[in-house]
Amino acid sequence: MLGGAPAFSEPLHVGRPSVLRPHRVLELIGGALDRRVLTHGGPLLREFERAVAAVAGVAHCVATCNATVAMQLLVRALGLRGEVVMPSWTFIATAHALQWEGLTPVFCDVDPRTGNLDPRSVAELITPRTSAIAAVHMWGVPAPAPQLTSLAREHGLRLYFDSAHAIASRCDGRPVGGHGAAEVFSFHATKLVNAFEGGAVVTGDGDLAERVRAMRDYGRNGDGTVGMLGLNAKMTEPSAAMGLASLEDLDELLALHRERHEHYAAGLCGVPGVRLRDPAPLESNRSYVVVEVDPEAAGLTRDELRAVLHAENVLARDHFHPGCHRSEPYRRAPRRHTPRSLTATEALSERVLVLPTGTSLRNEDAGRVCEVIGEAVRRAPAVRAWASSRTPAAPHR
Ligand code: T4K
Repeated sequence: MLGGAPAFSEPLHVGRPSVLRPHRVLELIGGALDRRVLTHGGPLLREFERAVAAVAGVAHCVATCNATVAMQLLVRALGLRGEVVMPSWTFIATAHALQWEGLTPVFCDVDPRTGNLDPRSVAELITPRTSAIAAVHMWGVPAPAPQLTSLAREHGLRLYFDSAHAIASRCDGRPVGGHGAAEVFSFHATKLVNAFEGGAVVTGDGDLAERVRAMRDYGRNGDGTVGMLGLNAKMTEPSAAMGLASLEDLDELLALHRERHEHYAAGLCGVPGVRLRDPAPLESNRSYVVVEVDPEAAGLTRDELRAVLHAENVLARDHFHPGCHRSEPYRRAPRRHTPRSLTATEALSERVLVLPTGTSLRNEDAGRVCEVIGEAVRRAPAVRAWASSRTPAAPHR
């Protein structure tokens, strides 16, 4: 930042895929090639679905090509209409899945401590047009399922969870996966469990699972007759192979993420104004390392700190700035989508930074990232002068 070589010679990414045993993935894919069964519900897909259902502690899993489409299938299968209350503080896919299906996402504020839906704010947004609540377990931190379940019941609403970040997290004493009408996992390459691209609807409701299963396959029933409107949302055998290999390593991956998290916690301890967010240490899968920057105490804004980290080859991200409500197309219709101010969401969106973790770095690298952060804070006036003198270029927001 202030001259010299970057702290890391190669970029450290947020979301570098974890592939502990490539040979195992290739072995499984080799089996699919030998069988000449490449997609359409082959043995790897069925095994993957059984394994995901077991981790989630539910009876049914329907795996799909990604989580966005899984949410689209789910909201159709639930027969939702009108408005769905959801957090603005999430990846845009949570909102787009609804909007694409002709529903209206209504954005709600979050609890600043957890980053998850605040049930009191949800209650204020329920109208006669509301048909459901869509909660997110943000960064693997469990959403308040018991309160949201009571609220949904009280108002006759459906409740589902975008659990894209949260496989193997725990919520209300049970694994994530068994709450609400259904939960949706993402197995995108950047996720804790990856299937190259992939998603899944998990549920205890057999009828709902059957509808999603048919919708995933052009609306066809098991006997090949077309029973309803459907898409092609199937997961392929190579994806299921990757997902299975990834699930076989789940315990190791969880331990590794926990270890990295602890190294970050130790390294950031005592750095003024930069706090590691960890609101549910026992329940979260800790697959994300998220820090919150207090500009007063740190002497730097989040964006200034991110610029330093990028200069040092640490490609920290400001997920999910600026919040769905300030992204297209929703920002164009604030009255429709954002009836109340979202103070906590907007504050978080200016203050949080997601740091690289997982297999993309070693424990000592996490320590080095913390040293860079500590040094930036110690030299805040010089950093500010440097940051204001450069052309802002943020390829990885
Ligand atoms: N709900 C929530 C709360 C979500 O966060 C997401 C997705 C969804 C729903 C929807 O799930 P899917 O439909 O995707 O299953 C990524 C992912 O595409 C997306 O899955 C994820 N959340 C979102 C938070 O991030 P990008 O475009 O920001 O990621 P990208 O491609 O820049 O990758 C991040 C970094 O990872 C890169 O800097 C390099 C590294 N990388 C990435 C890939 C794909 C690799 O090293 N190798 C790779 O193959 O969206």
